[in-house]
Amino acid sequence: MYARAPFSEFAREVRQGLTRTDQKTLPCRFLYDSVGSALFDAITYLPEYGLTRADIRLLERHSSDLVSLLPGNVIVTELGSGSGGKTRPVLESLNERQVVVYYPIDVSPTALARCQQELSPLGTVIPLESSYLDGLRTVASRRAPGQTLLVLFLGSTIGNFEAEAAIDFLLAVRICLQPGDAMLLGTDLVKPSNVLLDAYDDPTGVNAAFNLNILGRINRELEADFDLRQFEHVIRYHEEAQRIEMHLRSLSYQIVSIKKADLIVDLVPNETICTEACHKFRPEQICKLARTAGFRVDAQWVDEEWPFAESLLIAE
Ligand code: AVI
Repeated sequence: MYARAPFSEFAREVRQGLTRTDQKTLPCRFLYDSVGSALFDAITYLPEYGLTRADIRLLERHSSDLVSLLPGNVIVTELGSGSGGKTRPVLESLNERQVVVYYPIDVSPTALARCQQELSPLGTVIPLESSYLDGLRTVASRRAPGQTLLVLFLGSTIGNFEAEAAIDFLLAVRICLQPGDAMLLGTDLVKPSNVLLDAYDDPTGVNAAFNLNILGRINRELEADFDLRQFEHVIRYHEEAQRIEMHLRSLSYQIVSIKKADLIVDLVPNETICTEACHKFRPEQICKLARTAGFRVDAQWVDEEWPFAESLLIAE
């Protein structure tokens, strides 16, 4: 008898999500393999998706205000830095007054290598290929006495956490910090539903490709036989929950085999798999969330063109 190889984390989570009896789900972090990351990058250029441009505008306009609100000798880390494209203005402003040390944290070695190449003219860049919290613990363990830590968490990634998970995550970040340390938190704000529906269901079909790719990834990595043409990208906006949900709707009766998860999945017509939730915030909700996790909010900058906020949280 041969023992079955243990499931990978990906296989385990796919199994868990697709055997749920209420609503089948797939964890959104698996949207980002190399194809998914390239498609997300394309989304950020879509005229309908203003989120990333607003984030960048705010950083370009307010980085010097941000730096002026922090005490001397700051070290910077970024959770999910990618290639660090948005971070330049923060490091440039800091560079005007001190030597810059920047720890980008990401799971993609390719993105980290690009980040180091692009940003090292501004200071010492020490890439950490790691999950957010493990990376943050490493940075916290390396800090020297008297240094203030600035944690960047941009792009409204916090909106992709469920409400309770967002609080737990901020609490876990807070535990790694000392009083007076700072976190710059980017959050997309509530806006009219038609604007949100266009942003997440663009006429070019890039969001649809990004969403469908998660099934392609399962086919590639877990030896599955999803027929991507039998699924449709669907977006739902829950006004009360202030949440966009991304689903894949089955267009027919389907039986799918996922070998490396040792799983057979049945889908009926119109049944959906939920692949992501994107929560939108009101400015005062960000302050409440921050307070619950042990921070106060010292500043909040809001983009007028595409409602988005950059909030400066200080650990109490
Ligand atoms: C990464 N995250 C902030 C994006 C968002 O808008 O919630 C992910 C995304 N999903 C579909 N389009 C973009």
